[in-house]
Amino acid sequence: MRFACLLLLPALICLADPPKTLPVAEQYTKFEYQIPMRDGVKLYTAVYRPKDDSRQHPILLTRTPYSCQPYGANRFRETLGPSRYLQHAGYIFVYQDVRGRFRSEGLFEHVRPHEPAKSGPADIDESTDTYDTIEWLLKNVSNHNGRAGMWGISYPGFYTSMGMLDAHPALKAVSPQAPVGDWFLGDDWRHNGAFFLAHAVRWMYSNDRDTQASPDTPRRNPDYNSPDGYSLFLKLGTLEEINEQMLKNRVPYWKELTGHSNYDAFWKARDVRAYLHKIKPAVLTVGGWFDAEDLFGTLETYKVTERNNPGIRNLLVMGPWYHGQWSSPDGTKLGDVPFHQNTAYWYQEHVEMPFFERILRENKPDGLAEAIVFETGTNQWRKFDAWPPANTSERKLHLQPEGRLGWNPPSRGGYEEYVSDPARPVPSVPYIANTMTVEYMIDDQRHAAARPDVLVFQTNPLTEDLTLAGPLDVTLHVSTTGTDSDFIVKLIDVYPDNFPDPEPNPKRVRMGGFQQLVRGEPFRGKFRKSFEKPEPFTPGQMEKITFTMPDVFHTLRPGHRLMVQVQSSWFPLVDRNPQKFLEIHQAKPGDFQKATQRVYFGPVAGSSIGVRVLNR
Ligand code: PG9
Repeated sequence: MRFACLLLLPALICLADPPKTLPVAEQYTKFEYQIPMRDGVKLYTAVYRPKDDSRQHPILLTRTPYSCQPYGANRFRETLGPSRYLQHAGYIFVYQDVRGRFRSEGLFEHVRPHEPAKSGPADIDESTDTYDTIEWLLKNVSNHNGRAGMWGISYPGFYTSMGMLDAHPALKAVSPQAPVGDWFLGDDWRHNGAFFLAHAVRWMYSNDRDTQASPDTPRRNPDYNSPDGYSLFLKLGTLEEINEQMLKNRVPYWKELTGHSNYDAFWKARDVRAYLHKIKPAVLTVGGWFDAEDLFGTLETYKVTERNNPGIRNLLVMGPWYHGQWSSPDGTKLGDVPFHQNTAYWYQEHVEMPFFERILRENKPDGLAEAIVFETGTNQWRKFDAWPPANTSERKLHLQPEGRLGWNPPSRGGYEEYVSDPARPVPSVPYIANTMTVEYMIDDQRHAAARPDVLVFQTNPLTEDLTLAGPLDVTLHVSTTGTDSDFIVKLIDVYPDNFPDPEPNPKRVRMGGFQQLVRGEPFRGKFRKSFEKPEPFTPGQMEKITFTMPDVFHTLRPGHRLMVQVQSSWFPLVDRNPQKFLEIHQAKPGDFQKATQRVYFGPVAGSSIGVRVLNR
């Protein structure tokens, strides 16, 4: 059935399934090309052109390091483009292997830095490769309408961001989806300097081994030999040992990544935000509030594009999604949290399709709101003319004595303390997993609250809706008996004790008292004064740490409580800090030591989270 209507207060929401599409080979003809770039390097490109030549079609390009498989003019992808809506509508879909990957010539470079000032054809980057590709397509592919668009999720989202720089004049609409922004501060590999261990091991093993030199090497996960990542990574111990045992020392990029342990020129050249100037195409940045890989890059791409390019069409869509969930058929839930509607299809039909159709086919304004954002907690799409919305008040949630959390700083100072033991780190998820799971950012935190090395602060049950909209500004005053330490801060929505379980309940989840993670981030303490020049702590001396956690858009309902948890490990999501000031990628087993951490509250040198409350 194509239509289903749900009565959801306050609105009647009608959900439409995407149109039935023909098999790709019936609707499209495939062509393969080696397209020459300005420096002579040729890039493999697959073009799927609609058989319907009664009208002209726009071009929709995606560039990928993950392969344009299947290769061969008679072998077809199962689906085309970002959604069945667009596949059905009919576009000239173009897929390209980026320079140096799979069937394309040249040298691959991870997140190749952009070169704004070019001196000749030898100066290439992802922007010139995109430009040259579009120029060639316009001249060599028949039946296009002269307008091109570009889209991509995650790494292809990065290539989309690069494609919109110094863009070809025919490139009118681009959609970076979960694009990488900065790999040291907030995306994939490091957050505030802390290393995302489980993600790095899985991604690098399956995508980046030296064996990948052969285009046909299948991608596969490491041989974990155990479903239990917590004990597996703990047993291996150091980053050196993990590299030896799991990656077999066969990922050159691992060394580069772990070796650049401070925010140095390597990372700064790869900070995409530095290049987002003079953008001409309309931009639709898309991401998920619970994207474990590139939430930072998504929000920063929108915000920096907005700041640097006044007057262009610059839109943001944020749904309640894991990495890429918006392109999946199931946007109805994440982990144990239901959204009571298919948010992915809604976005595909009501946002993504009109954006490309109107600009590329109809040559009209897209007619969309600037920010289309899903409010979690109440499960509704909202529209604003800016993000964060203008209509908010800045307030601070203060840590208070006896585990309380409130809008006022406590009248007297004090601290809570815990012993952080790298031999018994706090598990990042409440179940057994060996990779970074897609739902970890929304998971129940009761397993952590029960530990003696996790501090818990919470409000009384709320009496009315509280909507948080925008970034979260953390201030901590801490001390440690070590010389380095991580501090992980988590903002949590605590459900009432009598909250009903789902029906049916095959997983047998218990939702009464559920502690839904709304946002959590680690901060590697040695970077508290500078990401470029880390400094040791003086044992026992109080120090200030400030950092910003990515935006949320979440409403806590009456009866719910707000909770903040503070801890010093989050494993195996984040590598263990030895709690000794040193190069962590060179740490030896004997370097890992217990430390006693204090988190201070008080009227002056206290700890708080700055939030933006949406005015009702
Ligand atoms: N987030 C992944 C990634 C992007 C860029 C580099 C490496 C990994 C991805 O899913 O593509």
